[in-house]
Amino acid sequence: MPGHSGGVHTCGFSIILDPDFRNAKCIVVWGLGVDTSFRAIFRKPILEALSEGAKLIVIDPVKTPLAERADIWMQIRPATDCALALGMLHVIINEDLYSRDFVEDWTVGFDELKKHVQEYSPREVAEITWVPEEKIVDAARMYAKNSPACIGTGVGGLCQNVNVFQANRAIAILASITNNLDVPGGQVNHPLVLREKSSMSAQYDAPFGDLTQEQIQKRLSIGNVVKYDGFQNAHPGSVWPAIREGKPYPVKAMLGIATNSVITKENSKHVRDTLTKLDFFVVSDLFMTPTAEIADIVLPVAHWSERDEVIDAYTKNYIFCHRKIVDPPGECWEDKEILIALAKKMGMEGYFTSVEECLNDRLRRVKITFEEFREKGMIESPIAYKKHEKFGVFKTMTKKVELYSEALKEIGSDPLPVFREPPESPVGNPEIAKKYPLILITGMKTLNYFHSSFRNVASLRKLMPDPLLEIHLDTAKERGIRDGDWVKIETLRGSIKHRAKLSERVDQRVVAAPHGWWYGYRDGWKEVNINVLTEGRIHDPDMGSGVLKGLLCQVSKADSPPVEITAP
Ligand SMILES: Nc1nc2c(c(=O)[nH]1)N[C@H]1C(S)=C(S)[C@@H](COP(=O)(O)OP(=O)(O)OC[C@H]3O[C@@H](n4cnc5c(=O)[nH]c(N)nc54)[C@H](O)[C@@H]3O)O[C@H]1N2
Ligand SMILES: Nc1nc2c(c(=O)[nH]1)N[C@H]1C(S)=C(S)[C@@H](COP(=O)(O)OP(=O)(O)OC[C@H]3O[C@@H](n4cnc5c(=O)[nH]c(N)nc54)[C@H](O)[C@@H]3O)O[C@H]1N2
Ligand SMILES: [Mo]
Repeated sequence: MPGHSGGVHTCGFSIILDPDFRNAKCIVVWGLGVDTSFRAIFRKPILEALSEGAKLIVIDPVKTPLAERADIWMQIRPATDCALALGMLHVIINEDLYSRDFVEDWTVGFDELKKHVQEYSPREVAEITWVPEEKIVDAARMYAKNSPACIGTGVGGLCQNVNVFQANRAIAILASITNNLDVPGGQVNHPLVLREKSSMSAQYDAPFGDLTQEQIQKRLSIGNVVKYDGFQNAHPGSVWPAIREGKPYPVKAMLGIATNSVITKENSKHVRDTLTKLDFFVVSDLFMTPTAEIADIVLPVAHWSERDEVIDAYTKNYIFCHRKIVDPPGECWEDKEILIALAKKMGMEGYFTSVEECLNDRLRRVKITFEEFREKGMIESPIAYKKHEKFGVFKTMTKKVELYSEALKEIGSDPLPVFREPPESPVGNPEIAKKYPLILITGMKTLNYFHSSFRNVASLRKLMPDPLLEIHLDTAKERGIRDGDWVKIETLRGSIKHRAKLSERVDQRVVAAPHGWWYGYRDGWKEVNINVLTEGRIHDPDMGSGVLKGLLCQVSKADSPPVEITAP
């Protein structure tokens, strides 16, 4: 959401939905897992563009396989991405590398921006980000001089900390002033095929369409922009106080669908304790997870191979028909069916009466039924570029790209992107850093696991049997840690155990952990689960994002390994 909103509040569309890597002359991969997380959709177009000579810039604290191939790899200090983007803007503006025509015709606030970025000289930004000054300058020049250029951003440094909305704004501004908006090889603004019925519809939908403003303002959420835009999302950080203290009003019951919150939300001990305080907690899942375990009722759910679906997430200009292959076993129902039955039982009116009706509704815009879609398999819509020229507007308040945003200022946010130190950092918290000198990033992905899922699948588990903390050779040596040793990772919130994976892919001051571990260990949810260590009370002031990347920690040799169990 910070990625989508950063674009929407700059140029009126989400610049992350359709990065056209294939036709780019310069590709920037910014905190995005092309080798792992987004391999299926982004790796091929990127490799093809590279084989035709496109330049590659990778911004990642870890030397990923793609970073190995980069013309410029910037090993950034975690959670300082906003400063880096502002430093690149400094170079591009001061060296006159931006598109004058585009800035004159299509933007507001350039003078303010120009003045603002003077505070972020490459030298100062190098100090903040640990990226050498020359690299910042070279990368800015490379990006601005090789048009069209395309930036791909992920959740890496750009969604899971407290400066992320502004970081994404700064990146959207980079793309704007270099004239890379809605051009082939740039950030394409392709309307989602299903528009407001799309699963990625944040930029179009009015989720509370028929509610009054007063009612909308009552929903639990965190962040100026979230409150203003009216997203559906209620952040955990706003729901937990409602459950625990009844603030601003009590939440007594919860329905958890496809969520393993005890493992995947920040500060697991707090999350688990909070969920047990609910009067009534229902979870629908395929497996008995640490979250399902504390529910009053567990609804066994149908697997995706056992249901029909319209697939449209991250699918650019097409949608796919996902066909059910087998019937669900025993008492398993699919989620849609459960929701429809619940609504009916609760006496709600005006909702779907069948799964088919629901699927047909999603397809209304493309004017076919799910039965017809089943035959067709896929629907593609044509791509059009530079729609701002055709329609004469960007979809913002001023109808221009808002480099300086009066609208944001009005809701109490920074009108120009400002860098803020993460809440835990060696710079901002030197006292804490004495005890916890290393910076922890979490959520490193492998192809075989999806978040907290699949550790119970033997063939997948074989590929990565234990949670591995990537730690620099020298950092490990100082601590008497050898490759494969069990280590204790500790933050202000608690400690857990992982195995050390010695590496030179990370800086001596940074360690990188996966997330989602619990299965197969006694009390796995607190012994090996990384979210025992993460921070759940501090949020991005605009988006409410929590802190999953860039925390302070200490690593030492563990006294004993976690106790393995043969799970039921
Ligand atoms: N196999 C697999 N694929 C998945 C998932 C999965 O669990 N398993 N999950 C899916 C989901 S829901 C999501 S949201 C996506 C997430 O996928 P991405 O958006 O790609 O995010 P991550 O994989 O968390 O991190 C991407 C890169 O960011 C780097 N990074 C970490 N901290 C920082 C930082 O502070 N700054 C910068 N610039 N980079 C940083 C990491 O080293 C990593 O290489 O993946 C999706 N794909
Ligand atoms: N520390 C740290 N924490 C993170 C992250 C990180 O990078 N670092 N990444 C975050 C991100 S980006 C995300 S998206 C979240 C993901 O966190 P969660 O949303 O909790 O995701 P999962 O662990 O993939 O899945 C939860 C459950 O859904 C079940 N499930 C699978 N299919 C279905 C279905 O069709 N119906 C139902 N009802 N259940 C089903 C699975 O069995 C699993 O137990 O984790 C976040 N947590
Ligand atoms: Mo995610």
